[in-house]
Amino acid sequence: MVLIKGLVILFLCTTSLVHSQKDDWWKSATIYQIAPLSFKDTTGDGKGDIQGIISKLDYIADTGIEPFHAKMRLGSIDVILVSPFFQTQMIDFAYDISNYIEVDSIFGTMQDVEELFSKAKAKGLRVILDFVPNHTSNKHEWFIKSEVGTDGYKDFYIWHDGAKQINEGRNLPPNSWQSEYGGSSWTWSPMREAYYYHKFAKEQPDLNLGEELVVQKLNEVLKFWLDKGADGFRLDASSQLFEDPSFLDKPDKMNDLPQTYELIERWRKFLDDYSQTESKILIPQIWNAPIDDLMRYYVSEDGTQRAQVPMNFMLINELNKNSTASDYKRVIEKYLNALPTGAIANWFLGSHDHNRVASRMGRDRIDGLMILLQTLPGISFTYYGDEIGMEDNMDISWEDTVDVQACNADKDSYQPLSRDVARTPFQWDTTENSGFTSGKSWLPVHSGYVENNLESQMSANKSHYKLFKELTALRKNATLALGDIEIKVLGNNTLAYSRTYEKVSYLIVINLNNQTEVVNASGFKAKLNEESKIRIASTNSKHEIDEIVNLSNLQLTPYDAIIIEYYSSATKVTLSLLAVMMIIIKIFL
Ligand SMILES: *[C@@H]1O[C@H](CO)[C@@H](O)[C@H](O)[C@H]1NC(C)=O
Ligand SMILES: *[C@@H]1O[C@H](CO)[C@@H](O)[C@H](O)[C@H]1NC(C)=O
Ligand SMILES: *[C@@H]1O[C@H](CO)[C@@H](O)[C@H](O)[C@H]1NC(C)=O
Ligand SMILES: *[C@@H]1O[C@H](CO)[C@@H](O)[C@H](O)[C@H]1NC(C)=O
Ligand SMILES: *[C@@H]1O[C@H](CO)[C@@H](O)[C@H](O)[C@H]1NC(C)=O
Ligand SMILES: *[C@@H]1O[C@H](CO)[C@@H](O)[C@H](O)[C@H]1NC(C)=O
Ligand SMILES: *[C@@H]1O[C@H](CO)[C@@H](O)[C@H](O)[C@H]1NC(C)=O
Ligand SMILES: CC(=O)N[C@H]1CO[C@H](CO)[C@@H](O)[C@@H]1O
Repeated sequence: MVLIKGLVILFLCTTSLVHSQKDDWWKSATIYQIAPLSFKDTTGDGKGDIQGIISKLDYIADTGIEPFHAKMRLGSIDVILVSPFFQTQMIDFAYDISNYIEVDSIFGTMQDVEELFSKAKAKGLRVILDFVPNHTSNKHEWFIKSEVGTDGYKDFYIWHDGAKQINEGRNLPPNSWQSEYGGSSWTWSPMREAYYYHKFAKEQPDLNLGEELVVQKLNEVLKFWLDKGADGFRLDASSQLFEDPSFLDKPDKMNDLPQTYELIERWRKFLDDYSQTESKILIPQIWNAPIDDLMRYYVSEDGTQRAQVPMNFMLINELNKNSTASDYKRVIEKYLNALPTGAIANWFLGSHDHNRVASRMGRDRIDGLMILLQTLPGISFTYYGDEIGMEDNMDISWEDTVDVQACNADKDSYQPLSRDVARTPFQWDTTENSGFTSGKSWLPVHSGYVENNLESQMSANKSHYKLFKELTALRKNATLALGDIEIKVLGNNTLAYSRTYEKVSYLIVINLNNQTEVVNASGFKAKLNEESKIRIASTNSKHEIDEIVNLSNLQLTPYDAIIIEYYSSATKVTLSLLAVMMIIIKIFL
């Protein structure tokens, strides 16, 4: 009786401990980025919409497909990150916003968005929104008022008289700063008779975030969407929120200025104050910062919390088709070793600003890379379509090109600049336009959709998609959520790492080579020598699920990727349970 009471108390203590940490929902989340314009069109106008996302929520949350192995569990995405659907002039993939708290009619109505929130929640999905404080559209009310010099709005944007000309005529731009999309980053406003600054397109004037009223207005925007049910925000272009105040031609530092960190601290506090019980998370996009600057986005030197999830693009920025297993090990360790204490890692292989991972790294590697993404410690971000291995659409003509960055170039040079290639519609099935729209698609669907689409992958015995679902299930296991990691390079080009937590260890082995390798994977600290079974295998693997492997003689066909599982046998579990009971009995005697 005493023993049972003791056990009950122990159990209650553990569960209440777990419950007092309400913050944990995001710490090992599988986050899925949806670009609404390309996900699913329900109106026939050729552009995706909010109702389209709603119509596919079962797909995102569902576990109701047949696994290719009877014992396999299939998991779900935890969080959707929805790219902008706010009122826009659609100059830049809806990143030019003319009203932060209105839904653009292209995407639907506010009611649709409310329905999205409530239906997603009902299915256990969290929703993160894209927040774009780097600039507004030039059609935003604030800019219109700023341009005519309305009281209170004059300094909402970055205005400059320009450099005085000796001769008559209009002043020259203040300096030689270039926009990311080509051309000067200063545009003359005849109305205000001054230049305004734009890091991106001229239709995207940068907000002056040094102006207190601007920050307050943006906080109202955050509050508006928090009230609607947002679980957090991706902060667009965070490394470029401030401009060098000296306006020198070649400033020492343009990105990651100290004011940026201060503003992020402020927004973090705003979100923390909003809800005492639930974490609202901040995901600043950091383009390509040096590792130390990237880590400063987590916490200040004096311990002030900044963002929970500063985006880590290192797998994209520092690896390519030619990278070796040693390169992977170096990049992953560089990041993990730099993490501040208690900080949670995060990983990306794709986004709306990058080429598709299957195209960048080679389609044969897609399974291995998905396994990598979903088994590294922390949070994983999957860009829509990568779960089925969608590839860049290189057949978009100059006439069909809409990406502003490509349009600012010319017919001969637009192709490498175009981000349209990775923004094409989701490939749902084999019907016309891949089941995306009944109308004319806003961007051409990838011609390979007949072979590569979700429907085919759902009915195939093995597919990228089924692998993805198995991985999202396995991620729920404490070992992948909390386990430590040991990384090795094996053979000529095989990346291997163990993840260990309490009694369960996984060994992830990825052959990056196009040649067969035979490796010795028995040297890990994790005890993996007995009862090591294949738990997950890439679609092309010759290994079978549940197959017992000899770790010191592991055969890997080209691009083979596997997850091997080791856990203490039942007798050992019983023995350790007995040991716990003995201790408890001792305590109570
Ligand atoms: C990979 O290596 C080849 C041959 O050295 C080179 O031509 C190619 O540009 C490299 N690719 C990348 C992405 O670095
Ligand atoms: C799929 O698996 C089933 C059951 O194991 C098998 O009968 C069938 O031949 C497989 N189909 C293909 C295309 O491999
Ligand atoms: C983790 O995996 C082990 C081994 O398969 C299993 O015993 C355990 O129940 C899993 N835990 C969760 C939370 O899925
Ligand atoms: C393997 O890749 C290398 C480097 O890209 C290439 O030279 C070689 O032909 C490939 N071998 C096979 C068997 O595909
Ligand atoms: C590594 O490559 C060399 C040369 O291609 C080959 O002889 C050797 O068998 C390979 N080693 C393994 C472990 O596959
Ligand atoms: C495999 O590696 C382990 C640990 O490094 C070593 O003890 C063992 O001898 C190796 N086995 C073979 C067959 O090379
Ligand atoms: C595993 O492979 C090693 C190296 O080839 C071999 O010496 C050992 O006998 C094998 N173990 C088993 C259980 O087959
Ligand atoms: C770094 C970066 O380019 N961030 C974003 C800021 O705004 C542009 C243009 O609107 C977006 O496309 C970028 O993703």
